[in-house]
Amino acid sequence: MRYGYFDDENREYVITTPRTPLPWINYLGSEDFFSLVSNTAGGYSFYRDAKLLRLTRYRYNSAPADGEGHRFYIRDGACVWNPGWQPVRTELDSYRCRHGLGYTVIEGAKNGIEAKQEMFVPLGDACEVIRLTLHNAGAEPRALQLFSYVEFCLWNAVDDSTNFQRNYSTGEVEVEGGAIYHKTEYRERRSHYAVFGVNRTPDGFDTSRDAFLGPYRGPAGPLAVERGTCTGSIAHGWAPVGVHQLNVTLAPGERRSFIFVLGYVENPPREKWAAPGVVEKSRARAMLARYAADTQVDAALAALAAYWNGLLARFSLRSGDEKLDRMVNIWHQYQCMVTFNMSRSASYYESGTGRGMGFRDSCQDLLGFVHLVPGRARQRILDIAATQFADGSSYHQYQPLTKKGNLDVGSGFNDDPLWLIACVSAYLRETGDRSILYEEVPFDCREEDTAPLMEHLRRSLGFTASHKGPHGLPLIGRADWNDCLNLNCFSSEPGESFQTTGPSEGPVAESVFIAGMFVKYGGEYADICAWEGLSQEARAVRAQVDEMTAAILGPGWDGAWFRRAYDANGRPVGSAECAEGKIYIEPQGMCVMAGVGLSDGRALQALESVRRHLDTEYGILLLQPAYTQYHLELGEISSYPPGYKENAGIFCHNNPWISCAECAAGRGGRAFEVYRRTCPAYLEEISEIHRTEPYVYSQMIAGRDAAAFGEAKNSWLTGTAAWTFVNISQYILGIQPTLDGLRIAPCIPAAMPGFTVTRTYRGAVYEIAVDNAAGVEKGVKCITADGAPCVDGILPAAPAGTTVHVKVTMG
Ligand code: BGC
Ligand code: IFM
Repeated sequence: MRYGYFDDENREYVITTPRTPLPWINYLGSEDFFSLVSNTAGGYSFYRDAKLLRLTRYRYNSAPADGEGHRFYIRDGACVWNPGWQPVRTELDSYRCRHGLGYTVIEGAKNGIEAKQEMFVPLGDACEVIRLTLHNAGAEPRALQLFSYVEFCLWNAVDDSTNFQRNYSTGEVEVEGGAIYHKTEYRERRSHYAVFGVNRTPDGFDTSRDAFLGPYRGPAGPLAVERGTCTGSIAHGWAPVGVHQLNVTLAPGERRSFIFVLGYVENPPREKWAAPGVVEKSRARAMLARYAADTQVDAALAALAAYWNGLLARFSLRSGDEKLDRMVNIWHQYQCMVTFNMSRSASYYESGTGRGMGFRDSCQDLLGFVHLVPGRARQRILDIAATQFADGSSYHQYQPLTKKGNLDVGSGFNDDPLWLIACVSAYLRETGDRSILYEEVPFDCREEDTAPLMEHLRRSLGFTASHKGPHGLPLIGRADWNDCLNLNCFSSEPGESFQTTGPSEGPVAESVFIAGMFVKYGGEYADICAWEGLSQEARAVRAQVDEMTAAILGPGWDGAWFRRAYDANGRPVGSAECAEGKIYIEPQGMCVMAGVGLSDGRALQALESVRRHLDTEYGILLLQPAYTQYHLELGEISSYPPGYKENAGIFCHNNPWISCAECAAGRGGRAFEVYRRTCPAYLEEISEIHRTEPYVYSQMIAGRDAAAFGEAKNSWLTGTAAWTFVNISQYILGIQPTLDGLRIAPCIPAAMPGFTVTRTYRGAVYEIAVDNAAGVEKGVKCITADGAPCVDGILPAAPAGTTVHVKVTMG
């Protein structure tokens, strides 16, 4: 069952009922100011940091769901309704929500009045613009009232939802014409404030939630709306809100727009201006003035559209499969941008208050983002690398505002350092910008201890190489990619996190997955060394990689697949000899991607084992059999109910690894099948089972062992986005950036007749036409660039600004 449809021409997903199985959301914002907005106009806004600079409130976990948002009430006599249905939930005569690239438009109609709510964050400005247009589609004049409603958050979202003894006394506002200033300070001495304005003098306002809603009422039935008049309240403490009342008469056929702006503004340094209680409003006034007229809003929307056109033109596919084209050309890349911006901080599943930027997560996000805005990728790499410790290990997370390592979580996830090599390698292959390797980057953000980025990579590799266990495999530390595989935990007390550092951490558990990473990214590091003329170092690293490969093929091999790990007692994890958790997906994907076992048939054997033991109609399970018992020696993984999350859920993130591995093994049909099975557009028809948005990936789909097999959770912020784009663009379509140029090596279903891709690479445009009349899955017979044969299969970077016509004949 579907709840909408894709409009590829406009690059939108159009939702046709407000009653989606779960809120289906979109992200507004490109750089600093962000809003989450659902198909019923729920959501919230923040500036840069969803925890510390939260503009509006959102209550997770409440019923009814999705209660707070970017709300408008239309009062039409006794009938009160919202264009997005919530929170009043008056049945609408028509409803439509269009989620587009950086904007959302919700249209609702009731009794001949049509309302259109357009929301976006303009480029280069710290605000959300909402244009609300009312249209009288009937033959009679109509007198209505429009009320806006946002509930301010007192900046620090954690404190806001916990520290009531303080917060009930701190709220402060000011009203000036159409502008409502939320100027509560959060111990920062009013260095910033929020403004919620409308482009005309309103007929009323409220800033006290209690006054607007009325006693014992909620947003589904505000008293002020019921009465048709705001109270003019000025909040002192309690819950400050922003409400405008606009009385509107519309002649038959008349259309009127109202432009609202919710903005974040920083005051000039305090000593230069006034006393406590005063905010400096000129910047806010200027901001409101930038969106006071429809022409200004139209221009800002056009600029946003042009920005996205420019970005998406950098990689575009015509394959003849409309689902594939729409995912590659629109939604995969869009999700890559969102994960780059958000890391794992703010979604409808991530509260924005928990994690900062993940070291591992952000490194992987870059893999799918680097082709879009290489300059921002460069800065992100330098920020991440600056949190690395001098011994090569790293903080697991860092704070987006301070860019400092997160002390609460600390370090010890031993895969982290190698992801730094992964993203730097991707950046170099994309841009050829070797200067980044010579940037001086601090260790642990200490300016007195810096080294060139290349040295950071060296230490990343050195950390793994110097932390091996009894089987010659890398020590896992607190966990590797699988956060819940905590093999060094023996003595957690009830209620304690499994991931704490401390004496319970044993030193010996080993990870075959990290070993696979070492082979893959060690190999890429050796390539970088060779590219930089460090041939001796390249040789030495290759020798270490060979040693690691031998360890994988030795104690890391189980007989029909790669083992997952060794626990702290030296027992294998992910082995036929285990009662549960005999086979895991991660080492099969990573080791084969790294090339391990390709020459002796073991890679294919591992992939066949995946097919045999882990395949389901909704994707590949993380492990089998699911843990039904709690295993102290394995940690959090066995605490999940069977079929959920890391305990045998379909973790979308590592499905593309298998698809990439299938490409490495040359099986394009199977690679595409693995891609297709978890790909949202192909699941649209089963939205009632899948339940999350059909235009983006979710982190997890419940596995075969779960009651709700096929139900997805945790949409949007997942490494699946980046890895899927890497998989489809570089492995399946085979357009591979290398240090020396673009290599074309597709691995597609034999029945796919060919495709064309337009790809911007190092400033030049490549028009690549792949012909598979031969009906093969892999293999290139010849490549020509502008008619000239390309002998070694790599197209050297063409001068920026030129266009290269590439013909690829498979066979
Ligand atoms: C979740 C994992 C997640 C981890 C993050 C765990 O509770 O199950 O999926 O990676 O928290 O720290
Ligand atoms: O690898 C992690 C990721 O960093 C956060 N989400 C879950 C993944 C698997 O545990």
